[in-house]
Order: sequence, then C-alpha cells, then structure tokens
Amino acid sequence: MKIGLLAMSGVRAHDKQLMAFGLTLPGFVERSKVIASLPSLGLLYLAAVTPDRHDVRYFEAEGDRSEPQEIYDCDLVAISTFSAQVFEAYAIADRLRSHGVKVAIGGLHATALPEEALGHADYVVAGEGEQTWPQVVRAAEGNVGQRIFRSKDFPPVDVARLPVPRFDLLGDRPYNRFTVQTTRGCPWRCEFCASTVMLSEKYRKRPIDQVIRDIQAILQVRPNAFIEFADDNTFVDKSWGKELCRALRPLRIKWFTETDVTVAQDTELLDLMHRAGCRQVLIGLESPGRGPLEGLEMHSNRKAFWNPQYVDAIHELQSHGITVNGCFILGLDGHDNSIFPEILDYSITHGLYDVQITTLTAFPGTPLYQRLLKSDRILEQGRWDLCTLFDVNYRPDPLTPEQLREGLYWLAERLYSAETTRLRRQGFHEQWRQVRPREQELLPSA
Ligand code: B12
Repeated sequence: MKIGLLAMSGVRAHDKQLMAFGLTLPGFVERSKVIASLPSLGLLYLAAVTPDRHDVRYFEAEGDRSEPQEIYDCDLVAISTFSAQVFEAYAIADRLRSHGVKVAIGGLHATALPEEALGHADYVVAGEGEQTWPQVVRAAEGNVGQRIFRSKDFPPVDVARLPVPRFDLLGDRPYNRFTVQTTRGCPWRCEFCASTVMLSEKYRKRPIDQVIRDIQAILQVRPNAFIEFADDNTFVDKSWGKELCRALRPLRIKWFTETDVTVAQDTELLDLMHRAGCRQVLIGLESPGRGPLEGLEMHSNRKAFWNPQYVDAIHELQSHGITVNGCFILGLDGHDNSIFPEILDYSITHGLYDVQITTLTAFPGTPLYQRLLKSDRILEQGRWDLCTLFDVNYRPDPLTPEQLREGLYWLAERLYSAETTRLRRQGFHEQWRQVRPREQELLPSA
C-alpha cells in the first residue's frame, strides 16, 4: 500500500486582537518561528514500525491548512493531531475518505476522545502508536471496517526497543530543529497537563546509547541540527541525566529540553549539561508566588513545595550558561489583576532569558477539564479549536474572562517588547558573566 503520514504544522490562536498585535511582537515571533517548523516525531516513529513492503511518505498540512494533492494517491493516511487543530484534521480526513482514501487518526486528542475521532476516520488509535500502528495497517490491508485500537489492549511499548524514527523521510524540508525523546511521560501529575503523560501512566527513561543513535541519525541528514528533546521532564533522575550528558558531549550538538526546577539542585549536573551543549531549559514555573500553585501537582503538591526554590534555581541554571525559558500560566485559581505586573517584574528582576505566558487551558482528558466542567466553568463546550494555550474558554476565578484576555494582551505587549527582552537577557548575561572568567572553556559559542 501507499501510506501517507500527515502532520499538522504551525502555531494556532483564534483571538483576533492577540493575533493582531500580541503574536506579532518580536519575542513571540522569534519563538514561534523556532517551534513552528518541528516535524512530527510521533509520525516518524509510526513510519519506522511500518512493515517494509509498504511505500511510506511524510506530508505536512499546507500553510492554508489544507492537505497536499499528492496525498490523494495514498491508500491509507495516518493523521496526527493535537486538540487545537483537530477540526482541521477532521475536515481533511472527511475529504480524503470521500475520495476513497482510508484514514487513521491518532495523537493526544484522539487518545482523550477516540469515539469523537471515529466520526471522521476508519481507524482511531488511543495511546502510543508503536504497537498498534502495524495492526492498523493490517486492518486497512484486509479492508476491516471502522475500529478503535487502544494501546492498553496491546503489550506496553518497551522504550528500550524503540526503532530509529524515520528522519530520512523528511527530505530537504527547511526544518531548523529536530526532536528526539530521551524519556516518555512524567512521574508528577499536574492537573492541567495534556502532554505524553496522557499516553501512558509510567515515566520511562530510554537507554542512553539509543538516544545517541537517534541523534546520530538526525546528524546524518542535517549535520548542524539543533536538537529539541520532546520530553515532558528530562532530568527527574539526576544520575541517569549525568550519564546522558556525558554521552552527548562528544556529539558537539546544541540542545533544548523541558524539565522541572529540581534540576538546579545538582551543580555537577548543570556543569555536565552545559558542557554537553544544553542551551536552554523550559521550566513550568506556572506562577511567581506559592498561593495559586497549591494543589496543582496532584501527587504531593510539588509545584507549591518547589516555589521557594525558583529564584535560586533560575540563577544557578543561568550562571552555568543555560538560559531559562520560564513558563507562566495566566488565570490559575487565585490569580487576580496583580498577576500581570507581577510576572513582568519577576521576569526582569530575575533575568529570565525567555518567558512563555499562556492562559490556563482545559484540554480534554485532563483532570482540570473534569473539574471545570463539573463546576460549569467551561464557556463553550467542545470548542477544541480554542485549546491553543492563548484563547480563553473558561471562567477564571476571581478574574473575568475579559480581564484575563486584557491582562494577556497587556503583559504580552510589555514582556516581549524589544526593551524588556533586552533587560531580561541582560539579567542572564550578568549571571553568566559572574562565573565565566573561571569557566572559559564553557563559553557558549551561540
Ligand atoms: C513538538 C511539539 C509541537 C510541534 C509539533 C510538531 C508536530 N507536527 O508533531 C509544534 C511546534 C508544531 C507544536 C505546535 C503546537 N502545539 Co505542541 N508540543 C510539542 C511537544 C513539545 C512534543 C510533542 C511530541 O513530539 N511528542 C512525542 C511524540 C512521540 O508523541 P506523539 O506525537 O503524541 O505521538 C505518539 C502517540 O500520540 C501516537 N500517535 C500520534 N499521532 C498518531 C497518529 C496515528 C494514526 C497513530 C496510529 C498514532 C499516533 O503514536 C506516537 C508514538 O507513540 C509537546 C509537549 C510535550 N512535552 O510532549 C507539545 C504539545 C503537544 N503541544 C501542544 C499545543 C497546545 C500546541 C499548539 C496548539 C500551540 C499553538 N497555540 O499553536 C500547536 C498546535 C498546532 C499544531 N500544528 O499542531 C500541547 C497539546 C495538548 C493537547 N492535548 O492538545 C502540548 C502537549 C504542550 C502543552 N503545553 O500542553 N507542538
């Protein structure tokens, strides 16, 4: 069979005012350009487990959100989608199916709402795809009718036996970053989180030699690739993290990852991370003060417990030459109008090199969604297209939706202005300069 893998690309937001000015600010544009061009790692894994007898091609939905014409030559198309662009994905699926192309849909949204997705697909996969996809392919070959495949009904995916994602399928598309996973999942459970924790309960670390093998495969197709670890939380296990960094160092790559604030407790790890090419860590700080963090991490209230470490952690990381991308969620319970100037001030005072502000978003399948639904706080049910992390689709407390929106504009305009960006980054350079003279060999080359 001819099999097409279709990724939805780009960044989304529906709020016109935000699009008109907020998202055009230099700091935001810079980050969206960086992230908008990532290929879909999930689909490249599916390609790698597709039986050899099939002809597999990778596609991306076009800039105008439609599918490329060549995809109509396929017998089966796998569409990977998050919530924000799921209606676009469904529309593409409907068009393909009306032309006789079989469609399979998977990814985080289909995992949360497989029955909904089955309204637009021949096959839906809930959960990880490595074990289920070959069965989907077999079902399509045998003309089996519509079906939901749930990964929990198959043997669990063994991350020690993952194949090399088929980076070679990407051709010469102009990606500036490539993703690799070193871990899957996260041992903590934040109420709002809709990442790979939804695919499997367990936190799993991959064998380090296989992570290196995958990066080498990327370097073969793009010798200067910047690597982004598509992990939820890389450095939970500090000794394993040190081994990972020791193995990464000879590759002389530069990389970015997402992790929690405890990474900063181990200065040996920070040294190794910098020497191994870590240029930025993204950390979910969520809120500058402790109050709104209470209860957010549901196992043992970790977010609130870690809050007093934030300032030292930012300083430790940045004085090791690793920039921090501090993420704040606007509209957590307890946030009032003072949260907007507080984040602005905090980001400048502590020299956050990059800052990400998003509005609290109730993704389907999350405990947050259940809680807000029960208390009648979702504004428009089923508006998955508003799950962009920028649009407001719930009643915050004590803010009104309008105040939250206005606050987001107010903060975005100031936080990402050229002047604030300069001030924030100056903070990083000062922290880094304090140690630089005795650490000459660690100087970041970019
Ligand atoms: C890389 C990334 C991107 C890339 C995506 C590239 C791509 N086309 O896949 C870019 C930068 C484009 C991106 C954009 C957005 N993203 Co993003 N992104 C991530 C990130 C960091 C990693 C995702 C990843 O690679 N996971 C690893 C792979 C292996 O897992 P996977 O894709 O889920 O695939 C597995 C299974 O789901 C399944 N599977 C997936 N698809 C299919 C299809 C079929 C047919 C089958 C059988 C199986 C299957 O099999 C795979 C292997 O097991 C996550 C955060 C995180 N740490 O996880 C956020 C995340 C996925 N993004 C998120 C969001 C909200 C967005 C945006 C909406 C932001 C915005 N305002 O625009 C946009 C969405 C628009 C879009 N085009 O998709 C949310 C999604 C939440 C949700 N449940 O919907 C996340 C979880 C971050 C968060 N803060 O919550 N993102």
